[in-house]
Amino acid sequence: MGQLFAKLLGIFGNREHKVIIIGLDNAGKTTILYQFLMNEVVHTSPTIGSNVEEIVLRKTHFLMWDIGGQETLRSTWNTYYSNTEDLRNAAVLIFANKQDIKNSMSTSEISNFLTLSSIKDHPWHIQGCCALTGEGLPAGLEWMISRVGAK
Ligand code: G3D
Repeated sequence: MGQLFAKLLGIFGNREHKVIIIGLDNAGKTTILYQFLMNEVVHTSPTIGSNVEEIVLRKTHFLMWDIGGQETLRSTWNTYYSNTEDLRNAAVLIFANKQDIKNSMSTSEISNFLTLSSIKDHPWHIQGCCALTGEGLPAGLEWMISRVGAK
């Protein structure tokens, strides 16, 4: 019954996808989320929790969990994973933020550094961006939509 309900919701365009935002302190996670929330083409629900926001774009709902990057909190990350998503089917979007800063690493430098090409079991994408201006963020969101559409 639950599955049928989920399918019906899908048909009527109310699909919800869970997003876990992780990254080092100061990387720009809050700024990125804030940009999404301020963007007029993205509908948002009122803040759900201190670190959970829902954004809606073209009938696709993303429930975004900003779980921070502090080292002391890392041991709790797996709690969020089990609460939010089965990671087996997760797609990985890497925002290479602060591209406006002189000498910031390019997306290809970061890809090489993190050996992203070795990720074979999950779709992944690296997107350069500047969260201060919002540049690159719509492209990242489009990739997220393309992934959920592909399932
Ligand atoms: P976090 O949530 O990952 O910890 P924040 O990071 O979103 O709080 O951002 C940390 C600092 O980086 C903030 O500066 C923010 O304005 C800045 N920042 C975020 N994105 C960019 C970017 O693309 N370019 C530049 N130059 N700075 C960025 P403050 O001074 O407010 O602490």
